[in-house]
Amino acid sequence: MSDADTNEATESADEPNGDGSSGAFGSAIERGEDVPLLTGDGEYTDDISLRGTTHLAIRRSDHAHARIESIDTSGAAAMDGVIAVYTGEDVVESGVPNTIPTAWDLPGLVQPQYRMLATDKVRHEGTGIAAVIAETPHVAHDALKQITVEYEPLEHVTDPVEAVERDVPPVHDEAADNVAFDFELGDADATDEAFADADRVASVDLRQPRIIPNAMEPRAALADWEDATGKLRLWMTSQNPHLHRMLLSAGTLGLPENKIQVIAPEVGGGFGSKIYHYPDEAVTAWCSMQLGRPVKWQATRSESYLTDCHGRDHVTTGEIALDDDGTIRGVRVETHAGLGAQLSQFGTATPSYLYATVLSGQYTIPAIHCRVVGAFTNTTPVDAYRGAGRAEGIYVIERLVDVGARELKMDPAELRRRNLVQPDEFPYESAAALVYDSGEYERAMDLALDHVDYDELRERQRELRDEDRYIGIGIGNFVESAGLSPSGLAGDLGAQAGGWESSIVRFDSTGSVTVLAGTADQGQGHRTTYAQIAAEELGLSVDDVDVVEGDTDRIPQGMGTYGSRSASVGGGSIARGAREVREKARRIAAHQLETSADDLEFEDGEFRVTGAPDRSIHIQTIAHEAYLGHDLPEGMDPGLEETNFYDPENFTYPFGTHVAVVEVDPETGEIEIERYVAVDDCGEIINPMIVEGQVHGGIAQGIGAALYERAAYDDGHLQTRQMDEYAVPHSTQLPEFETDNTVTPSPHNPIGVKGVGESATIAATPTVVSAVVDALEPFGVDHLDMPITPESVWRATEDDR
Ligand code: MCN
Repeated sequence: MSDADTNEATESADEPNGDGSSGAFGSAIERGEDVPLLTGDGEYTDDISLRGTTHLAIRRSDHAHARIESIDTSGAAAMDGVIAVYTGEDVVESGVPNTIPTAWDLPGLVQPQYRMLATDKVRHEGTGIAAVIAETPHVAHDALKQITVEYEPLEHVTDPVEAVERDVPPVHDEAADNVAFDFELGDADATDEAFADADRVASVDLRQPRIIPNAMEPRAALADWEDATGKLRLWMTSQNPHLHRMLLSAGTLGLPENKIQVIAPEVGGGFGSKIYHYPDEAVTAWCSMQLGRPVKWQATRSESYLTDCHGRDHVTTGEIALDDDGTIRGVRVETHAGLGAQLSQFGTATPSYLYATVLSGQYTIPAIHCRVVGAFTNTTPVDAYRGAGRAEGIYVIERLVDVGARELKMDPAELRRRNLVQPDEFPYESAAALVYDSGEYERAMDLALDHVDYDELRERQRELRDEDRYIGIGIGNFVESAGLSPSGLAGDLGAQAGGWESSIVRFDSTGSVTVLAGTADQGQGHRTTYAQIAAEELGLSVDDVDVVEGDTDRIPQGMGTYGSRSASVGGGSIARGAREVREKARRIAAHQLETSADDLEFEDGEFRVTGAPDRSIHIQTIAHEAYLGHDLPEGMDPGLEETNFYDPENFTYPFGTHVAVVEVDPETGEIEIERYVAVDDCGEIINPMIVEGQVHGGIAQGIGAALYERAAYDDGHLQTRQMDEYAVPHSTQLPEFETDNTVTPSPHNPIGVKGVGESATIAATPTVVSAVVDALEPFGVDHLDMPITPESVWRATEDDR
């Protein structure tokens, strides 16, 4: 059920846009992109066939940590249908730069070598060692078995605490103690003082396990190297084709950027995992360059589980200092973050800046200190997964508020309420170095609590406990930093890419509009929402607007889709571009109507002379005139299009409150989610239906983390390597979601939007854990680590049942 578009708070929203007002912005317009996707007409990377395409399969290490002593590829090379077999030494000999670079530096960061194919050592199960190219995928995969590798096995470590504390052979010689970075944020002395002065301290030790992103479409690439022109075309499952073009050019293949075309066709989900520049797609491109033939690589599901960057992997001790009246005085956090065996592009930023900076949550906390030790382990690299860093940080602060409430014997809603940042405190600078843009946290929290009749529910909880029934009410307040920008700030923090976005808004001569955007959709619905933004600004219908993403030859520049940035940064760029187009059209209209531009009103695409409405001209007619160029204002160039680069002045800060009601059976450990209410504030809403969809998907993933998902390693081997071993929640395990919104526009972009793509994932995990722990209060359970399974509930209640 949703009442997103009937909510009073939504009605009070400011008008977002320019004066074109077609009503497109804010409407629950159906997603235009869905018909081809649902009828099978969508074209994904693996659907694309070029004449003479060959097929790549990658031989991977089945050791977690070992020295490679020899690789014998002769058996594979001799097989019928095998075209070539390459090892890491062949890549080295080819003279390409052969580096998979990081994209975020930190002080003191150890950056070990990361090559396309390993040559000396394998550092995690799944490391690529050799590439087989064959006429069919089956032959390529069969040939992998004919490659003989001799290893000298080394002791391995998969746990981030053990990695730095136990005496184990280092994953990389450059980091003898396996520490990649030791990061601190906040004022340690002020925090110590706050703790010394506070009435009480509560603490929690927690683990946030590794999660596998599980996009529906596994990663894939098709590379086509053209010897005659020295050009590489690479179709791939990318969330950010321009970033892939840049990293392939500079770090990996050494080709000029203008000789690489990266195309992301339809992409079947990413959740972060398709941001990264992995060795595999680079190997695909390199193989095509060796052979002068198209080469295709399609990951199997298990390969995907083994090699897509995992998420989370934190081991944390958190402490909260409180006064007896509920005032939070300080928060202190120490975390070991597993980075895996290699540094992925944002693997350093995610557990440091994206994590520590949200530890203030929605609360005024005067002193915060956080230390994060980033540890190399013999596991798949870890990087941003939906919620990246912010999910981990909000989980910690929300767990701390809950244990703090227990310590004070105070209602957890009340403790939250007493510490919320108030509307008149914005922009609010937190002790964790962020400046929140705008918010009405209490309004969203009240709305969420009203949805469940909180006071009555607490009463019901007390009554049911007398009948040995245990319901729990979990509250998750969140605020996140979305849309990493401005570029200067990102650069100061170590980013090696910009935070801007770019777009082109182009009228065609017959009046249709094409928007070329530098972001890249994997299911978020950009083709619909971007069309809504442009249509609104230009006074057109969404059907007049076509949106193109994901092709570096068509769209000159872009930064891609991650960090819930597309609506605010990409959409902001489109709005700005469309406004410039509209202003040029206004000058042409003024010229042709022989009036001044200031005397023109603009409505539904029509420029009308103020006071003389019969003297008008439509923007689509002006487009035609602009391309005819016969009668333009003196000195104006023909054409009607604008390229816009937009670098917002700050992040946006979506927020909200989620509430879960669960019933837990201590006898069986079963957890049933009775109700799930999500109140989100993502600023102005471009498309309420799409926002609701994002919230639904996000909740499902957040619940998955809380109750089901964990990438399990045993003896260095990933145990959960296919869908029937890795527990993603089924629809039958999820309740009906009740969604609602408040609208607090962001002042940081021209359309007042905030991101929404990650919000619900960030909120749902602490909410559900909070609910289960709340249900088990009579059993003295203060915390349970994720995923909370029937077994963990059963064990936790064992002594008191
Ligand atoms: N939107 C809106 N009004 C707002 C904010 C957003 O209508 N106020 C719309 C946007 O226009 C867009 C969608 O909601 O169509 C999500 O917008 P945004 O929050 O800007 O996020 P991005 O488009 O940048 O997507 C990234 C985000 C992230 S980081 C992950 S991870 C994620 C997610 O989106 N992965 C997804 N949602 C996903 N949804 C699908 N189907 N598949 C994924 O892999």
